[in-house]
This record gives sequence, structure tokens and C-alpha cells, in this order.
Amino acid sequence: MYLARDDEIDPKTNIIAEYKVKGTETFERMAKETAAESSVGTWTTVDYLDDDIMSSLAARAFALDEKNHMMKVAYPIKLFEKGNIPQFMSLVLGNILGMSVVDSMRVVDVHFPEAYLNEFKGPAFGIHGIHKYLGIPKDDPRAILGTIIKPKLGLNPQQHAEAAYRAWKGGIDYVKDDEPQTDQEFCRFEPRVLETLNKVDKIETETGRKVLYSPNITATLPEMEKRARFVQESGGNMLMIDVLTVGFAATEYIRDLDLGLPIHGHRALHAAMTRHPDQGVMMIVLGKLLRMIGVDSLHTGGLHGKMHDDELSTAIKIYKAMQKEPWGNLKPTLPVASGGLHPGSIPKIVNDVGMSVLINAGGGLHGHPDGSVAGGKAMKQALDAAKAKIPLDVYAKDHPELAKAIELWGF
Ligand code: RUB
Repeated sequence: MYLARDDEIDPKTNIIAEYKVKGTETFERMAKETAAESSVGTWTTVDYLDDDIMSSLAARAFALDEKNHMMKVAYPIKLFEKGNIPQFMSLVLGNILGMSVVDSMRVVDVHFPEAYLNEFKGPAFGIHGIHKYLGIPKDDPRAILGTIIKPKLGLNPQQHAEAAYRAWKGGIDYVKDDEPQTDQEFCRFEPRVLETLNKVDKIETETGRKVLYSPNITATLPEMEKRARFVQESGGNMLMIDVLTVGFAATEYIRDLDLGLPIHGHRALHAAMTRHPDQGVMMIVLGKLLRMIGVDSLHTGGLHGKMHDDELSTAIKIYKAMQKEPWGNLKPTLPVASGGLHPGSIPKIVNDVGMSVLINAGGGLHGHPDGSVAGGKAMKQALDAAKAKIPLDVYAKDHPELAKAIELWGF
């Protein structure tokens, strides 16, 4: 009951979750209670739990590795409503993380059968759709370069649009609002979008390059829909959502509107769930769920920046999970490196995770000693150097913007 041997588990008919579990009870008891509470059981015997229910729906813990505090649980796919991520979360990362029989529990990874995965739409654009929009060739991809407008709050719509214009002018592809920028009185949403989209037109006319701008529509759900439609009607080309603070259902609702706009997912709030080494859920799990519901680009850790990541080899796995093809019928999500990055970070990031990545620098672009145009140029020069496999200090000899950036922030 609630325990199985490895060879009894069929990954085609079960969702398999990996857990790190610590506590003073026996490991077997903690495993059994995890499987019971996250499927058909409770803390005591109940009359109606018969053999039929047990044999078809009980989750089973297996691969118990007490030394490393690791176990797996197989969940029969029939436990889950098709296409319903909140219901999935209520079981697989729900009550069990708060059970007093364990001292701590962390969901480390989840593996899905194709049949379950394919109930989801996934990204409408994903990596290849965004590359195509920007004219990046499929057979020679390069990292997409982006910026977050800084200061993160306080600029008025004209100033915000001007900062975006200067960054594009320097040569980057993408501008995003910052995660707390929505519709405050100092920078109303609609004028900010209109002013910044005017600059999209201006830069595209001047340079012939396509660029992207994702306004942050994070709000209540009716307001998000209104803002998303406003962006579409105003000729916008991307949306941004703080996908964890608004939640999975709200994000999926916006994706299902099929507005023809890729969705950029900022992951603010994730650390409340992901950072503790023994408790919560790892980012790779949230990333997979967000790819399933259709986020086109997702913050997956700065790798070499100001925000905490798990150790590098673990942090890189999140990128690989977003880029993985095939993964059911779902398009790949563009992983996003962000937080404390600057031109000097670029070669390390593309070396770690390849060119199918979006690299954002906020302070590391607008903080360039010669301003945002020079900051954008320095980012582009760093990417060109990385692509040509030329060390940054060598490339910087005849690229003054890069030289000033690496003098200030290193590489
Ligand atoms: C970036 C910034 C973003 C972080 C969040 O600004 O503050 O919100 O990307 O981190 P700057 P993560 O470039 O000035 O540091 O993407 O890891 O969640």
C-alpha cells in the first residue's frame, strides 16, 4: 500500500515527482504518508476507501534513497483533471509540504507522460516564434538582448519611452517593464504603452530592425484582460505578466485569449517557494508548469548575477528543460537570464546555456557611464565577441563602449 518497487512503475501512465524529504520519522513512513495524502488517503482509515480506489488511484512512493533524503512518487494519470495545473499543484505540491510527519519537503522535479503534456497548449510562439519575429535565423541562432527600464519605478511615460528608445538605438532587441511597474499615478499604463510603441515604430523605421516591447499587464484578471487587449489594439507585439503573483489560472486565461502576442513571464515571488534548500519547490518544476500553460519567455535565473540561484549545474538544468525539444507537442519556452547582469556576463551565459536564450540587463545597460545608447552598444559588442569566440578584453580594444563597461563591471 502506497509503496512500490521501481519496476512496478510505468512512466507512460504515471506522473512521477521527485521529493527531498527530511524528518525524524522512519523514511518509509514519511514516504507512505506522502503518497497517501497526495492521492486518496488521509491520516486514518476511512470506510469508503475500497480496493478499487486503491488499485486504480493510489499514488505510490518508490526509489527511496534515505541517505540522500530522496524519494519518488508515482501518481496515476487518472488522478488528474486534464489541462488543470492548479489541480495538479493541489496534489503534487499541496498539503504534503505542510504535513507534520515530515520536518521539511522540497519538490525537486516532475516528469510527465506525453498523454498528460499534450492536454496543454504550450507557448503560442516560444523560442522559434520569437526568433522568427526578430529575423534571427533558425540555423544560426544568437542570444536575444534585452533591457529592463531603470529606475524600476519613477519615470513618467515619456521618460520611460525615451530610455527604451536609447537602448534599442544601441542595438538591443527587447525592452520590458520592471515587475512592479503596472499603472501607478506617476506612469499610467496606457500612455506608457502608447509612448513606448511610438518609439518602436521610430526605431524600426530608422534601422529596419524589428524590436519587441512587453508592457507589464499584471493586475486583477479583468484588468489584465483589458490591458492585454489595449496592447493588441495599439499595435503592440508582446505582453509581460508577473506569472506567479497573478497565478497559473490567470496566466493561462490570458494565453488562451490567443491575442497573437507572446507572453513574457517574470517570476517575482518564486523565491518564497524555491529558495530554501529543504522546503518548497524547485524552479525547474514551476518552469515546466509555466511552459505547459503557454508562457513564451520565462525568467530562469541570472546564472552570474545579483539574484540567488542553486549551484550552477542545477541552475542550468532549468534552461535545458525550457529549451528541450521534443517535449510532447509543446513549443520550447525561451529561457531568460536576468538580474545583476551586464556585458561582461554575456560570454559566461552563452557558454553555459547556448544561444537560445534572452539576456536582460537593466542597471548593466542604463548604468553605462555614457548612457543607455552606449549601454546597448556594449551589450551587442559583448554578444558579437562571444559569438566570434573572442575574449572580451581583446574585443574591447577597438570597441570603446564595451571597454568602458568591462572597466566598470568586470567580465
Ligand atoms: C533586473 C531585475 C529583475 C530581475 C529578477 O534588473 O531587477 O527584476 O531580473 O531576477 P538589473 P530573476 O538588471 O538592474 O539587475 O530574473 O532572476 O527572477
